[in-house]
Amino acid sequence: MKIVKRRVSKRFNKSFVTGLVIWLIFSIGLGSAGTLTSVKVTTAPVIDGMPEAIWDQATAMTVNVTGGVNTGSHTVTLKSVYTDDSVYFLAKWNDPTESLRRLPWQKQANGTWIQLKTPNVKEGGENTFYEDKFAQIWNINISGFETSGCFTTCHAGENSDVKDFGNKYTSNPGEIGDIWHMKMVRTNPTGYIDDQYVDSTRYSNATPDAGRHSDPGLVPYYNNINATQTAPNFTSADQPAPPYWIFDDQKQPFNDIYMASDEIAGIIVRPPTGDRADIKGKAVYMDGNWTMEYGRNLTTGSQYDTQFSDITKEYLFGTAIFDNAQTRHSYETGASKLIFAAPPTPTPTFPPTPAPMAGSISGFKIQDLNGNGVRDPAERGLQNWTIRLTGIVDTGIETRAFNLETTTNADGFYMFNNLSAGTYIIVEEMQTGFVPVSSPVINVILKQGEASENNNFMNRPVLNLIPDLSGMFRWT
Ligand SMILES: [Ca+2]
Ligand SMILES: [Ca+2]
Ligand SMILES: [Ca+2]
Ligand SMILES: [Ca+2]
Repeated sequence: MKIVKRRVSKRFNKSFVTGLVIWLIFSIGLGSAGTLTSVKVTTAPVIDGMPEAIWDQATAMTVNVTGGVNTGSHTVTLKSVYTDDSVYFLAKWNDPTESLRRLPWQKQANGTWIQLKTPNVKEGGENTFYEDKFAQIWNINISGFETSGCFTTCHAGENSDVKDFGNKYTSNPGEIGDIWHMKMVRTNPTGYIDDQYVDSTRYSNATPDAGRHSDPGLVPYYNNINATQTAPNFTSADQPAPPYWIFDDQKQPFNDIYMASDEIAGIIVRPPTGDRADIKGKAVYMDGNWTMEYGRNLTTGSQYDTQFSDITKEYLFGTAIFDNAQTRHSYETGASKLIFAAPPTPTPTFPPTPAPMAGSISGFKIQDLNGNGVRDPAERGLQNWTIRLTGIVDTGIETRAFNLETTTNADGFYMFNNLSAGTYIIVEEMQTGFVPVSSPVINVILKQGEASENNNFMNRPVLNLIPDLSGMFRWT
């Protein structure tokens, strides 16, 4: 008997070591296990473990996890959507057992109570009377996470005198990762994922959890055990178990009305508060699968949480599945990354461009015979004089400058058509024999569609400037 036992044990150790070596060979340099793309949605999903149509907008990422106890390997599909202020996930994984029978009390034939557990297991080694769990580590600043993922915090085999599988901690002081830990008995009933973190704390008697910590806030569960540790301390209207939890606000003093082999939940649950209450989650078990929805604000402001503060960045994470396992979970190789897809660009809806109403500037070139600046009935226009128009046009879409030129017609009339609103300067080109009576430059601020008329240039023949001296030479 002894020999057989030793052989089995040896074989186990050998296969475990071989597996670890193979795993290490495969994991080094493999890098990212996959990319999960979060897509922008306008309506948040309801976190109830029942996927709604909104998830159809997201593409699933599949990650295979291996190396755990019980089922040992699982296929996890993940989806993600986000809104202006929150990010949500949908996870689904195969698990042939809905494991909820976590360390329950059981009444014995002799009327005493015992808490069901596997005898002589080391710390963290309960893999029979336990619960299903799901965990993700979101990297904050852990060196090596990009290539090794969660495994960089895994220190298997440490403190093997007391620990079933070892410790979890980051390598260097100041390095931290955000842990999201769904516990199907302890946090799922109240609709939360336990919000935790890992840092570089090493194992000691004072710190038996090493680097694993919970975010500050009300602890969402506690053991249902009396002061002498001989029976449950509470029961509830829905006991005996299942369910394998009792809601804190429904608990009643334990009154032993139960029959032999009845079981009572070993855990009292309540909603967490504060930093520990950042992640809502709900998982539903059906047909050999867990389906879980969970979500969180993009930013929490906590040093113990990853902050999705820049949706143009990549966020590294790793996923683990616990099948009725306290510590020995299945894990993914390398690190996955979350990216946020840019929200779809709305089709630009510019206001319809109004058909430009053509403006015009016109006027006359007038022979102002008497130089009074006014067109008198006898005064006529001057033909074939050049008029130039300089403009600066600002339509709101573009600014442009231009020069136009025209000549006056037989009536001395000129006109510039098809003008946009703008600031214009009209200049007449002088000709020999005339002097301007009015300014040879006219400023016009033209409104959209305006016809600016009678921008007249008055010119007096130089000959007319000579005083009529004929009388002076009249010798009479
Ligand atoms: Ca839902
Ligand atoms: Ca299970
Ligand atoms: Ca938190
Ligand atoms: Ca956290």
